[in-house]
Amino acid sequence: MTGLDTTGIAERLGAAADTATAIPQLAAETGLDVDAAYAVQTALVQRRLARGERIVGLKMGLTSRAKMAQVGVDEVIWGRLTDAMRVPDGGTVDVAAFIHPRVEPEVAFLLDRLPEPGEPLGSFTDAVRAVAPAIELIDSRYANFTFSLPDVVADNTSAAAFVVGPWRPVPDGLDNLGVLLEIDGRVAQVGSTAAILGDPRRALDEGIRLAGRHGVRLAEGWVFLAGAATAAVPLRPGAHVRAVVEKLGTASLKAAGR
Ligand code: OOG
Ligand code: MG
Repeated sequence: MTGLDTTGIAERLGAAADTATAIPQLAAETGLDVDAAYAVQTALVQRRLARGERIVGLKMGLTSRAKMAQVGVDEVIWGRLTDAMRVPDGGTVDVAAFIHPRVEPEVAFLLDRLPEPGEPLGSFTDAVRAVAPAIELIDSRYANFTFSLPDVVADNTSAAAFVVGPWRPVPDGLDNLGVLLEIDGRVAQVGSTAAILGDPRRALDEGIRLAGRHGVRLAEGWVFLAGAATAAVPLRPGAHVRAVVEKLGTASLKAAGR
């Protein structure tokens, strides 16, 4: 592909996020394929690093059927998390800072030391220090929350903000835990961690493999979001959101506003 303006495309996506203004999809118009889209994602994240943000983790996207069906894209994808996206557990977000925010219940891993490239991953409990329930706030920069695979990859997989609940030691099984997303005390979504690639531990293998293809190595101390277990729900001003994961506990956030 010749003359693809990676930085220019990243600039359009970055400005859309900064001003909370949706933009039209751009992959078809620019001829962006998935590899080029990851290069745009890198430039988009670079733009954040240039203003002082730090990478604090990796997030997986579309690791469940419910999510794939909701957005009409059926490939597992990954994106980067920065410190500026992190909201304390129980904290407040300003809906007006986003375009059309949605929330989804996730499982987070706190990464331990990972093997060198080429070395086998070994046991999950060697690679993961702790587990927590989490909420991801996604906000596609594209109008109507509609995108193709390269579009969403370029847009850092809609990453906008995230909340991690209290860390706890890795329990024996993670593959069939009940998951609830509550809005204002009412159950909005019900699922199971089994929805996440059959077992959220598998999301870590996929993350290491897929990010590794683009030269990204996961690091000790990073947060890893395994992907939503259910479809995402629009975040309205004034809403109280809780993600509850059986055996893991609760993560919560509030949306400021009228
Ligand atoms: C893409 C991001 C998907 C997940 O957990 O599946 C994602 C989107 O739905 O906008 O974060
Ligand atoms: Mg997610």
